[in-house]
Amino acid sequence: APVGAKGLRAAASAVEVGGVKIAREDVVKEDDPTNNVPDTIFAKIGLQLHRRENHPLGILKNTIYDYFDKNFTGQFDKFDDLCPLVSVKQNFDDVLVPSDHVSRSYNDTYYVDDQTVLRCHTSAHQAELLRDGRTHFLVTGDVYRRDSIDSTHYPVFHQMEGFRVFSPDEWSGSGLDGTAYAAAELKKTLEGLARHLFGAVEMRWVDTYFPFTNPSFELEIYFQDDWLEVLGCGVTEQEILKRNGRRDHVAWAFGLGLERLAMVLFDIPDIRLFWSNDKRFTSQFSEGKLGVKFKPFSKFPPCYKDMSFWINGAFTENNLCEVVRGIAGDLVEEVKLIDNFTNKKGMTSHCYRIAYRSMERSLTDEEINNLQLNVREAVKDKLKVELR
Ligand code: FA5
Ligand code: MG
Repeated sequence: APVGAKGLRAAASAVEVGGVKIAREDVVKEDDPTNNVPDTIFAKIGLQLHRRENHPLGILKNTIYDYFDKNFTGQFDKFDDLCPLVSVKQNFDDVLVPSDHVSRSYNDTYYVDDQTVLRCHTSAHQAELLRDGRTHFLVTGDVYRRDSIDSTHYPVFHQMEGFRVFSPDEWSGSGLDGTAYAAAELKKTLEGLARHLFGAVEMRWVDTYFPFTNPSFELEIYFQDDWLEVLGCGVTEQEILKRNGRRDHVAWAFGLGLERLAMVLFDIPDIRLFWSNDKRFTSQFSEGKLGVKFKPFSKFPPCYKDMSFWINGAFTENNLCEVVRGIAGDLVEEVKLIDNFTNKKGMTSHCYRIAYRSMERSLTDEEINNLQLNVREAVKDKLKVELR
């Protein structure tokens, strides 16, 4: 793909996903206040890394499919080509996300207009698949979130949703109630999956909250000297089953982050690498070979630049990260708040440290200085903050 002066891929004017044609002007509307999708995000729609057989995400998806095929003899229906443009209803209401939940905000989610979003999770497809009569399904897809910038977060990533419905006769003889039965089945299934993927690995369950499950859990895996959250899951809220034709049933659901798992399995140190077209990256992976350790081509040095400014009431870190990515694209590795104080007049200053590093080559001082100058200009113009 052509790479412009700013390191960004030139966006095509239209793409097709699952038979749906998506035109740039229908997704990126700079002058529409109900739209917050930048070109850098549009450029990722339709790439579908999870459908590339020789890509770490495609290899991982197929290995998870193998596990379910082997243990559930073809009962799970698989979807990996559902359109990422969904309604606010599908993404939030259908999975009981409260109307005042932060994930609905323009700061966290990409809105195409006030009724349409780029899905922020594959859970957006649960309700429609249930209504279609499905009881066992896996949905893999690209998901989109405004977020901070570091080596394990990227505004476009991939999830796989798993969903399984049980009818009363399945748990009635177990001595457990439906919820306890589904929770036990869920943990058994996911621990089995973790063993299928990793063999022996250190993992732990953490209690958490999701609007659509109760109880809810996260699974964490020990990676690079820390616990990394790789999936969320739980027992589906009765209300969702009731509304979609499965009253008196129970279900479990999970949503796993494919990049997070693949980083551990293939030793991929930075989430940006998944998007690399560099042969030195892409040639290291092949179909069916899970867990071949990635050999870095060489580690290029990072370069750090600090910038300080007086924030205003509308300032958010996600907005800052979007502006920085808009200029520096994948050359930005991390944006980190390193200092924060309020003066006597009540003005608050933030100092951010930006780490620039290419995964593919050394950056020149001149290039980085130019990037930083452009970043400063853009931050001042777009965020209306006062640079110090
Ligand atoms: C969800 O998205 C829930 N829909 C998951 C779920 C499904 C729970 C069904 C219960 C039932 P969460 O926001 O925690 O949950 O994201 C799930 C996983 O996606 C995380 O565990 C993590 O592995 C991955 N993830 C989240 N944010 C990012 C990001 N910015 N970059 C890469 N991976 C991410
Ligand atoms: Mg989470």
